[in-house]
Amino acid sequence: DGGKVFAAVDIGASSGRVMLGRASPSTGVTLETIHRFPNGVIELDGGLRWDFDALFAEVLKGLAAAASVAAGNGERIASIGIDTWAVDYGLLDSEGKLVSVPYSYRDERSRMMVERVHAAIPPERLYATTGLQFLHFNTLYQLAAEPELNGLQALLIPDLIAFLLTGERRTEATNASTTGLFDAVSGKWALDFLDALGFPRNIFPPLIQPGETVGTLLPSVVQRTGLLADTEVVAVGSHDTASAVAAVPASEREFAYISSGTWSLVGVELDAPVLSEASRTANFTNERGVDGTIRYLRNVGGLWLLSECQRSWAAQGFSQALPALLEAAAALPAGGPQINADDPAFTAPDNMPDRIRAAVRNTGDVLPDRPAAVVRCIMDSLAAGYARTLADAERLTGRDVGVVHIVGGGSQNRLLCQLTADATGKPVIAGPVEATALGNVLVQARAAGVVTGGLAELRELVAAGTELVRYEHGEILAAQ
Ligand code: ADP
Ligand code: LRH
Repeated sequence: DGGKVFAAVDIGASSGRVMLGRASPSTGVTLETIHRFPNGVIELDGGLRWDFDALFAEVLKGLAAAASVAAGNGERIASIGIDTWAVDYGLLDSEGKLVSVPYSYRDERSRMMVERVHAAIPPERLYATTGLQFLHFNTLYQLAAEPELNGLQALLIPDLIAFLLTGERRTEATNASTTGLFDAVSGKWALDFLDALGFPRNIFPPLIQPGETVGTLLPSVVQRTGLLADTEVVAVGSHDTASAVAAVPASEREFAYISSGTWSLVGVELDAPVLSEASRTANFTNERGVDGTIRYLRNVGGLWLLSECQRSWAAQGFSQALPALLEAAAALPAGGPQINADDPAFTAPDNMPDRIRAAVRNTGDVLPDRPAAVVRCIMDSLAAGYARTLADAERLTGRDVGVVHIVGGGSQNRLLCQLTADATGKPVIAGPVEATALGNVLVQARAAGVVTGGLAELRELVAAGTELVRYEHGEILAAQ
């Protein structure tokens, strides 16, 4: 029926997966999970880093399993797409060797560089060109902390994986837009910023757009995975949030989205960036989406707050399954204490329940010790943060948002979805959970000619293939 099979590698800051995506003009797009693996920061050589060798081994393992499942069905994998979290990179020497284990954005070293970078380029100028929200871990601050850049190249994490699979060095454009060194209007590198910061002009490999081919697999990869030698790696929205937004099942123009995982990315889709001083002050970002769209959004605190609490409680011998924990939180009355979920004080790992309780204390309120109370506080705070951010997005873009789509792992969190409907006063449509992998597959499927059209058509395919859940303002949440 003209259908094809694609592999999607999707690695978030908390977990990764390799999926097979099947797409055809008649049946739309479906996903099969092949391999899942945990992800998280490790402490190494005095810094917080990613266990990149282990991650890449999981990618190969997943691709090998995908090759074997496909072969068992008499299918051949047409291409592979890779997306991960943004801003982080690995430094390669001229021989293509990693010079160090990639740092995590949760490491503190970039914080110290902010002043130095802003002395070379004032934040107003940075924003007027890049339109990027200020986060102290944006790539430019991290690069400023590197002892040496001469003779090296920085490959953003998905580009680094693509390089190890193909031997080709590229920088995919949606993720390039999170570096702080990418011109939001021209869609090219901001060379004057590279110069002003003393970074080599070729610190990043050349840009590539979603849908373009990176290359075919290296013989060593073919051998280790059993994939066919002519399998291509195709650039997708390699920033996970770009792939997620591409798969938001919206049918109307005036929609907002919340990509809900480790972070909550809250915003709207625009045709052109908003680079005003008001936008900068509100710290909205203009990150690049698939098809040259602008993801006009803010990073709001995310389920990191929850997963870190769960990790602390488990270490103290209290482990409760997430659904039960959320149910207990849902049973508590509204109007409890709140925190500012965006506070950078929550960026680092460890002791999250204590840090949340301290933040509540600072507001003059008291948060009981019980996990359910802490979870309820997180959910109330996230929902309030979403509502504030959406109101800001409407004000700054002149849009009147009619519906809020929640995608990603957090779309399964019924309490959070209902609280978001209540706090925003707008209907919330939840799903799909695996929007990111779907966006990844859809861009590959379009590049292979299996599906056609713009984002609206791709989104129709997602909507047709997903069971969506709708939440209205003021509904009582039924038992989970
Ligand atoms: P990331 O891509 O940033 O790693 P995901 O989109 O995979 O994150 O979302 C992971 C989050 O989804 C978890 O931290 C958890 O809070 C939430 N989640 C996962 N499963 C469930 C579930 N069954 N019910 C509610 N929330 C869930
Ligand atoms: C979400 C995400 C987000 C970035 C952050 C570093 O996974 O990519 O869009 O801001 O990680």
